[in-house]
Amino acid sequence: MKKVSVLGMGYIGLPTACMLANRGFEVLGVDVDEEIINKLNFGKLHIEEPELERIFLKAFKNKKIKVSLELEKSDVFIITVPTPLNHQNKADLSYVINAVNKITDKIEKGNLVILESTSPPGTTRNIVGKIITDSTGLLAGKDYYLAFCPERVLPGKIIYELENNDRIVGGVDKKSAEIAKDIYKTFVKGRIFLTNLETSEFVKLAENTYRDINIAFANEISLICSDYGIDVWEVIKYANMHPRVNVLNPGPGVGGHCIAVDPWFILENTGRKDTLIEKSRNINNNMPFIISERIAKIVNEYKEPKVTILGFSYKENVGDTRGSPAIVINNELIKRGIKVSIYDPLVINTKCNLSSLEDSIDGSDLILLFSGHDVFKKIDLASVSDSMRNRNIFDTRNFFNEETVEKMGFIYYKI
Ligand code: SAJ
Repeated sequence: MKKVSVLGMGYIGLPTACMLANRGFEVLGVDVDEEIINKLNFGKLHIEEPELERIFLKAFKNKKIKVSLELEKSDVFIITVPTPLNHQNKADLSYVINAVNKITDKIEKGNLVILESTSPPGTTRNIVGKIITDSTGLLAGKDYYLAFCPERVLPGKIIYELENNDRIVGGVDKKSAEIAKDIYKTFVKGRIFLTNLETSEFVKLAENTYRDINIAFANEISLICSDYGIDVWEVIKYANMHPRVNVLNPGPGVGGHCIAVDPWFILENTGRKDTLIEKSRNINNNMPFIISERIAKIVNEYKEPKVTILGFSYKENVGDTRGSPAIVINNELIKRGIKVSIYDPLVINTKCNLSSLEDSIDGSDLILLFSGHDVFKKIDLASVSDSMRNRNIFDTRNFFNEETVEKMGFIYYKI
C-alpha cells in the first residue's frame, strides 16, 4: 500500500488527504500548527466546508489517516501549504521552502513529490527541484519524480469539485506526470491532462487572473453606469443574454487568497509594466475604498453614526475572512469615526469582534450587506430593523429586492 504524506492541513490539503485515505492509501497529514494537529487528533475540524467532516471522520475512524507535526518516510509527498503575497506583491514561498526542506530529510529514490500550492511559473523546477537536488543529490525525473498539480476547487464546493473538476498535471518529465496522474485518478472523476511543469503552473494563474480581470470590468462599468445613472445589474443581465458575453458581478472588492493574489504571480518575473492584469488588480483593490466613501457620505449627517456590516467573509456561504475586503471597509469607516458592528454567523475565527444580529443592528443608521450568505434570506428585516435609528441599506451584491426593502421604509443604495 502506498504511503502518501500531505504537507499542509488547510482548505486543500485536508480534503485531498481524506480523499486519498478513503481510496486505500495510508495517509499522513502534516501541519506546523500544533492547535490544528491537536484538534484533528480529537476528530475535530478547524475549517468549515460542506461534506469535509463526513469524509474526515470516515478516514479517521478507519485509521486510514493520521496527523502529526512530524513528517515520515513516504512514497508520495504532496505540498499544499499557503503561498501568500509579500509586501512587494511577490510570492512568499517560505512555507513551500520549509515543506521541501522537511521532505529532503525523508525522500528516497523512486519517491514522487507533487507541488499543489499556487506558485509563479518555474517554482517547482527552480525552487522545489533545486532544493531537493542541492541537499540530497537526487535528480528530478532520474532518481525521483516531480510534478505540479494545481487545485482548482471553489471554496464552499471543495469536496464536489475535487472529485468532478478536470485536472492538469505537469511533470518534470512524462513519467513523473503519469505517476502523479495515477494518484489523482483514484479519486478524480474529471479528465486529467498531462503537460510540463511551467505550463501547469501558468494554467492555474491564468484561470484566476481571467476571473479577476472579468470582475474588474464589471466593477469599472458599475462606476461608469452610476455616472450615467444607469442600473449596472440590468445592463449585465441583458448583456449576458448575448451568446458570447458572460460579464461577472460587480462588488465591494475581490477577496480570498486566490483571485486577489495569483495575478501578481503571473507578473512576478516578467518586468512588464502598464499591464491589463495590474490595472485590473488596482480597480478591484480600490472598490472597498469607494464603498467606504459612499457609506460615509450617507451616514455623516448623523451624530455618532453606526454602521452594521452583514457578512464579513470574503464571499457568500463561506466562513473564510482571508483577504476579505470587509476588513478594509471596517477599518476605513472606523478611521472616519463611524462605529461599526459586524454580524456573520458563518465566521468562526476572526480578530474582528462579531456581534449578534440584534446587537449589530440596534441603534444602527445603515446596514451594509457585504457577503450574501443564503442564511441572510431568512432574516426578518422588517422586525429586526425596528431598533435601527435610521433605515438605510447598502446592498453590494444585488442581494435584496429593492421594492421589498423600500416598502419596509428603507432607503436602498446599491453598487
Ligand atoms: N467576486 C466578485 N464578482 C463575481 C465573482 C466573485 O466580486 O462575479 C468576488 C468574490 O466576492 C470574492 C472574490 O471575487 O471576494 C473571489 O471569489 P470567487 O468565488 O470568484 O473565487 P474563490 O477565490 O473563492 O475561488 C477561486 C476559483 N477560481 C476560479 O473560479 C477561476 C476556484 O476555482 C479556485 O480553485 C480558487 O480561486 C483557488 O483556490 O485558486
